[in-house]
Amino acid sequence: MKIGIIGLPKSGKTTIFNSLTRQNAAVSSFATGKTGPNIGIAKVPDPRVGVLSDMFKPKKTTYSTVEYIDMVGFSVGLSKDADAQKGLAPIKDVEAMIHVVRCFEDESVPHSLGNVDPLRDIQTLELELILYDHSLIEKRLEKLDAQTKKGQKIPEDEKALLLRCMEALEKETPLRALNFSEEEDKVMRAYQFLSIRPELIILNIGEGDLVSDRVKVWSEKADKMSEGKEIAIVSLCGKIEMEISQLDPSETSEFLKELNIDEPALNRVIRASFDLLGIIPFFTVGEDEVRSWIIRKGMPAPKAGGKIHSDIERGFIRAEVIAYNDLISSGTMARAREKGLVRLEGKTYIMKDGDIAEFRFNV
Ligand SMILES: Nc1nc2c(ncn2[C@@H]2O[C@H](COP(=O)(O)OP(=O)(O)O)[C@@H](O)[C@H]2O)c(=O)[nH]1
Ligand SMILES: [Mg+2]
Repeated sequence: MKIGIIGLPKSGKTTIFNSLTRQNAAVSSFATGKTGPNIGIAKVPDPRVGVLSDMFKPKKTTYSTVEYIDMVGFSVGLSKDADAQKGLAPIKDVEAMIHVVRCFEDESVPHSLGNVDPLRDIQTLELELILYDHSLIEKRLEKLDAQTKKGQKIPEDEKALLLRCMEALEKETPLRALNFSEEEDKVMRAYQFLSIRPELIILNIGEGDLVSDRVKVWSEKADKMSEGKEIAIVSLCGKIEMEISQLDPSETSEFLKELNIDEPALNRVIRASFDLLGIIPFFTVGEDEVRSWIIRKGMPAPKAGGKIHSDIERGFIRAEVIAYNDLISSGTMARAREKGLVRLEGKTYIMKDGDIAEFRFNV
């Protein structure tokens, strides 16, 4: 799964990218003119994987991963700036976006719009996404009209769909707030719309501001603004998170305790983005490997097996499934079997969060 990180310049995108991926890409207080994105992979933190690994003592433990792309080029005027649009190419495969919003004050980091005003910044960037999509549709409709004038046949369904999108965008409604049929979805995918992707807004709070009233107000107002738009909101301090992520894992818990934090906020980011996208993990276990996989909610067992290997989906016979909590409460797989907690499930079984599955297949 790929998640793109967007936001106005100097909002803390690269800082948060570094925390998510434990990388060390350059963060800077001045415009860098960098044109390529940073790309990094992060393990999906899930304490259950560690517990299963302790239980099965496998040769290998593998976490599912998310790829983060620190996008460049988001600034006011994007829809008219051909140069900035070049930075958008990696957005193609991005399933969701993290929109970083600056809430921190720092005189040494000039704000591109003059002062810190998170609500204005959210509206500004959201509007840029909408304008960009609007310009894409405008161009396409012009082409279709030209074809009509020449007496050529055009895809009328597509035109109607684009007109519907246009109408929404003109009311400043992002495309992600619309409902599309499966057929329409396919058409929409061919375009690289920005406002169609589900979005997680991160309020990037200053280190001295974590529990302040103004942050509470911003957060509530941002919530209100985002109602019905498939947007979730999380707040964290990018600077502290980057420090945490660069600690040696043995020092992390000590540092978190000192700061009175339960867990790195980035775990919340992952959970919030999974909720937003309807993604759940399931596990496979054994002596060789304990591993977590991520799938869309509502996925039937054969398709989930297909994530592991296409043969499993093709030759699916059945899955042996036990809920994580049932295994833990039983202590061992053998004991769980005796208690009848390991179920045999067929083709129509819908996988659940935390299922531990073994697939039987024949090709
Ligand atoms: N004080 C403070 N500075 C931050 C925070 N997050 C980012 N910065 C600083 O803001 C500047 C821009 O950050 P960067 O991540 O490069 O922003 P980007 O342009 O959106 O990628 C850097 O100097 C960061 O150190 C924060 O939470 N607090
Ligand atoms: Mg950056």
